[in-house]
Formats: sequence, structure tokens, C-alpha cells
Amino acid sequence: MSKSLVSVVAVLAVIVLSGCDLFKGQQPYGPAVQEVSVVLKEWQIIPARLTVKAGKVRFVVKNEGTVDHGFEVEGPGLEEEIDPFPAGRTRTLELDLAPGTYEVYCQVPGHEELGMKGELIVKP
Ligand SMILES: [Cu+2]
Repeated sequence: MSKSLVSVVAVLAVIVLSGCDLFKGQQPYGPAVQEVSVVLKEWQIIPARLTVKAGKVRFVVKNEGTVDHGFEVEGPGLEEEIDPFPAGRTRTLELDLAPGTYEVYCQVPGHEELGMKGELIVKP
């Protein structure tokens, strides 16, 4: 192996290794997003009781019903929603949640009353 080839290999190795370090370094420092799966159907939200830690939460909401359903999160200083969407589809909602107790429900008129509601507990 020539000297110049050795240098090239050495430089490549440094690039690859530092790249790996950078990649590994992102997990401990970046805020982890908690992912929560939610199912909507007539006439419930599953699970009806959710517990997460404060911080970024991504709700992955699937409509397993037969009609349009939506998903609304309401609590201390926060009201966010996924507009009603068709059966068989999935939508996501990413929120930065402070500790507290929140209500979740389907905002299609009448659906909450029929049982499409739940509780979200955000722990410190
Ligand atoms: Cu609904």
C-alpha cells in the first residue's frame, strides 16, 4: 500500500468515525419525542386514559371507525386538534406538553357525548 493511499484511508476513517460520533451524540442531547398511538372508533378513544411525560409528544391517531372522526387535546393553556378525517386514515399531532391533566375528545358534534373522550395525564 502506498503512503498516499494510507493517508487517504486514514482521512476517510477519521471522517467516518467522527460522523458516527456526531450521529450517536444526537440522542442524549436532543429532546426525545414520545410517540403515542391512539385509535378512534364508534364510540371510543383507545386508550381512554393516557399517561406521558412532559415534553414533546407525537400522537399517531388512526381512525378505525366507519365515519369521520377528529382528535382534540384540551388542557392548561392548550387547545390543539386534528380536524375530522376519514375512516381508515392516520393523522399525527405533535405537541409540547406541560404537566397537568388534559381532556381528549372527538370534536365531531355528538361524538364526545357518545363516549369518544378520554383523559391525558402529563407527568413532570
Ligand atoms: Cu368522532
